[in-house]
Amino acid sequence: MFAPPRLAIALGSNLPQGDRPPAEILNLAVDRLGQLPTIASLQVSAWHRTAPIGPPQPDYVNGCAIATLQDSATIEPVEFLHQLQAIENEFGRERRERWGARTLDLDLILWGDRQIDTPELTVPHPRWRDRAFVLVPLAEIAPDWEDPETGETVAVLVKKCDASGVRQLESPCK
Ligand code: A4P
Ligand code: MG
Repeated sequence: MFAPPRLAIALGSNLPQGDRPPAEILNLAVDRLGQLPTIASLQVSAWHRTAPIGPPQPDYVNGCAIATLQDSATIEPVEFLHQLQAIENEFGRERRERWGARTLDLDLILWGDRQIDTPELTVPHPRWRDRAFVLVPLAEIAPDWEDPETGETVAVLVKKCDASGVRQLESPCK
């Protein structure tokens, strides 16, 4: 029988939205993801405080979620990306400089074992394999997921990355 794909989403925030601190933004973003009609279930990692990659900016709070789609879902990955971007906008996301500070970043990391390379969307995410702020939380919830490009599991990839800038915070609501 056809099994709907699961997909991995990386969440990140390093700017407050008004009085709302980054960890709270991530908790609320998870609630919004859970309300998307295409999503049947969500599994969420702990949140981690992470040193910024890119220009000087505040530390991030990062985590990952795995979504299982509804059996009936026929959504294309690019449509799903647009839904993620709509949630980013709800939380005051502004796009100024590449890799710059943001209230909310939602990246699509993996979509089952699919490989997608279009101008708008690349899956697996082009930089996920080098990024401890993605791999550490993803390894908590999906250690056996194989990278469609190399066949290596998340558990193997996380051992190879430098996780020295990643420190676990409290668990979010699950
Ligand atoms: N895009 C292509 N593929 C994807 C995908 N798989 N998921 C396109 C999401 N978006 C994808 O994204 C720019 C464009 O990428 C989008 O228009 C989309 O069509 P953006 O969110 O507007 O900008 P960005 O996030 O600054 O760009 P980028 O290149 O995705 O940045 P990264 O690589 O995600 O890095 N340090 C720490 N500690 N923690 C972080 O979370 N994040 C970044 C952003 C830098 N440093 C960080 C962190
Ligand atoms: Mg992004």
